[in-house]
Amino acid sequence: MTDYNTILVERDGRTATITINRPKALNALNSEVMTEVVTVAEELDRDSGIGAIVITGSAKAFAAGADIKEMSDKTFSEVHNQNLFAGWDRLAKVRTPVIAAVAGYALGGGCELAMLCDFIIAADTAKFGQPEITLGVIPGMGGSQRLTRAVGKAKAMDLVLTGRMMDAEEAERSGIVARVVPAAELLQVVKEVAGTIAGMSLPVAMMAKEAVNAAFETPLAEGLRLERRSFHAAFATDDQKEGMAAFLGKRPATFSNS
Ligand code: CO8
Repeated sequence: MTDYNTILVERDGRTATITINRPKALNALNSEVMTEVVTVAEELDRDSGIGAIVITGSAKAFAAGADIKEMSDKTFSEVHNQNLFAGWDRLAKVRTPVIAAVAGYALGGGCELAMLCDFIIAADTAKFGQPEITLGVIPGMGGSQRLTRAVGKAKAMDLVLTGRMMDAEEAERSGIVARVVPAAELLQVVKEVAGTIAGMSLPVAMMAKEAVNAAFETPLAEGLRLERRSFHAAFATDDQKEGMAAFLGKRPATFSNS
């Protein structure tokens, strides 16, 4: 794969890992990180040889937020007219499952990037927060919306209005983190989880992801209809035939992603 300035990309079988790599800035998310992460994620999404994508950072920081140096002198018309950070929305449109593996700081845009992934597995060293208010701004990439849907109004207000950090245990208890694991095991666990997902039928995993995401965007009746229609549609795949035949034949399924 191509060389990048701010990320590392590694493929292992049907999984791919994007590692944000700006250690001197604690992986602060500047425009180049956004362009590289989103471009690679979209490339991987078009590649049917990839069934799961992991986004991670370093042991010290998943990402300590949007790059404050890059933003500090910008004017309203610059950030408004450039639609600053809107490019991250493209990551939310990726259909392949995306897991965030978070160790260390996931602050501001870093917390928002992690929440934009399908789910978060955190090291016990992880710290989440939306400290934008301490800089005189508010969250700009979902911190007031995805966080509130995940943790509820009371804790979202607490975090967004005080800018305090929460540790991995509080984040899991609050519902933004799926699992917490010892820091030394984070990448191994996440790669195993990604491998499990990548071993499923890709079109069916995409249907499952779309159905869960619909719960955030549609009224219940509409979400239930989408779920049922996607369930019916799964019967048009070879993988439904294989999955059920394998169960009945008491053997592991081998999906063809078709
Ligand atoms: N932007 C730019 N540089 C950063 C950032 C950042 N967000 N965070 C850390 N750095 C840099 C520091 O400036 C420092 O650089 P230098 O060595 O050149 O002075 C280096 O990283 C190391 O940082 P520290 O010395 O501060 O390290 P500490 O271990 O003492 O502290 C902290 C770690 C607590 C994480 C601290 O660095 C910190 O508070 N960082 C800022 C956190 C923050 O406020 N983040 C929110 C940013 S605003 C935002 O994210 C808006 C989101 C809008 C949408 C974005 C979508 C992507």
